[in-house]
Amino acid sequence: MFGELEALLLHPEVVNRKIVLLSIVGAFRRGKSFFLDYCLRFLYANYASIKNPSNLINADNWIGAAETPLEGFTWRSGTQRDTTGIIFWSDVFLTGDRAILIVDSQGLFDNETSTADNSKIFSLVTLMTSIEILNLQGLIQEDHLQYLQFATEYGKFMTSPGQEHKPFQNFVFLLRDWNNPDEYPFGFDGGQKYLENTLVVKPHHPEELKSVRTYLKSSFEKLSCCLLPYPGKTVARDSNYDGRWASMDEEFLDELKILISSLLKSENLTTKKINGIEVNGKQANEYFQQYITIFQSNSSIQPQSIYETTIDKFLTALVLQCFQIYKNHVNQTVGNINNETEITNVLHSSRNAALSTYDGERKMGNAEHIQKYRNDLDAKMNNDSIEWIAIAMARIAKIREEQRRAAEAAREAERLRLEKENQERLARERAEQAAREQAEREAEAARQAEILRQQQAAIAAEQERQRLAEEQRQREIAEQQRIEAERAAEEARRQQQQHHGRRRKKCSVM
Ligand SMILES: Nc1nc2c(ncn2[C@@H]2O[C@H](COP(=O)(O)OP(=O)(O)OP(=O)(O)O)[C@@H](O)[C@H]2O)c(=O)[nH]1
Ligand SMILES: [Mg+2]
Repeated sequence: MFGELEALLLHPEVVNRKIVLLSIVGAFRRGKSFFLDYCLRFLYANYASIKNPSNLINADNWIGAAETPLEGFTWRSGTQRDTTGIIFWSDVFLTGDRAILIVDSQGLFDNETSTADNSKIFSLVTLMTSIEILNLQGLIQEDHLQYLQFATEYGKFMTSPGQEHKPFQNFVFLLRDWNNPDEYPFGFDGGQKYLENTLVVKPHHPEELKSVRTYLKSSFEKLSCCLLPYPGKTVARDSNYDGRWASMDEEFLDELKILISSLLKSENLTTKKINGIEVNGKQANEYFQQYITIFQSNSSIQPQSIYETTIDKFLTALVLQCFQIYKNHVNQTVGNINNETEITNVLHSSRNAALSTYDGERKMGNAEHIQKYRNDLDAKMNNDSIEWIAIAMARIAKIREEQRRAAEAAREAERLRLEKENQERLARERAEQAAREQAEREAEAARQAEILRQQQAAIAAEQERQRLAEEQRQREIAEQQRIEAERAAEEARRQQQQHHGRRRKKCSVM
């Protein structure tokens, strides 16, 4: 049962929804499973479920076709008991923020099961249920009420001073084969009147039944009773009957439809509450598992031990919730811690936030319980704070180390900057120097070139002058030669002329 129940309650569609748990208990072989199967028809027609997320069945005709055989929880005719133990329907119905689980249970008051086991089944179902149907045939008998003793005993703890909440929610006496409709008519109205008369405390009642009657109202938020007619011979006796409603007596069918529609309509689906607080799938799973473990391991269950377990679960959950407030607070602020004073302040305010939530929440148990779990919360926070202080101190040390490193890095960066600046300055100066030297070299080269040019020009001028002088000298030489040639020619001419003269004279002398 553990695994199946856990899988249902922790299903993603269920885990955060509030739980409605409808169960049926009561005498064996009295149509419990049969009744639940008609409930399933209504539920599938009216609500989505985890296995059937979009229900397409016509809700107005939830009862289905007249000839359709009945399916769901196994049921059968005869005297041999059918359902054993506690069985959860393998699907969960969903409506708004609620999830509906259906529980069938083994028939009580049979010859095979001991009173202790009957009582265990009844008690466990009662603890887990928010709508519990006690299925009985005919009248409510005194021995039926004894099964409610656990619930009422448990209720006594819950109604002790300081506990204002009823431990259980809806309890429905469902009386089958009612054959006094003239006195008490079928349905809830007749049932309510019958119940009120039955629960009156009378002097002849044994003490425990007086106690049951006295505490029943303070144990359940709502007590009701519904009277159903005899379903007809086929339903009651035919060993081949397949559950179709075509074979039911009309009166029974009408009352069945009214009962189921009323029981399961959305506004009547009471959620499971523990200490007056609605529980979701996750929380229900924790409580239920605890209960199941106790019921499996103990032969006789004392309401006190269940009560204490519930207190423990409840206050432990509250302590965890408050501790989480403290944890969130310190974790959120750890990033802002810069010094030791802030550590003290954060721890103080976080601790106060958690404790004031604990003090302000509705709680279960007496003052002693409440103080004990408060001390636990305090101790838990103190333990955690040791670790947290170490984290915060490490953070401060880290901040300081980072600051030191940052300063060092800044110094180093400044040194590097200056060094770079210096190097740049030197490079600049060297470049300027080189440029200057280059310019000087270029100027010198230009000057040398100019000198060279001037020298070359002077040489050229000199050469030109010499050439001209040479030319002049040549010309003068040539002139001289010409003059001398002319003179020689003149001389020659003159000598010639002289020669000629002397010859003519000789001739004439002759
Ligand atoms: N007399 C009578 N019989 C009914 C009624 N409803 C169903 N039955 C018949 O009762 C027989 C037993 O039905 P189940 O649903 O198996 O009964 P149960 O209470 O679940 O039985 P266990 O699981 O063995 O405890 C079947 O033959 C049903 O047809 C009813 O209102 N009155
Ligand atoms: Mg059954």
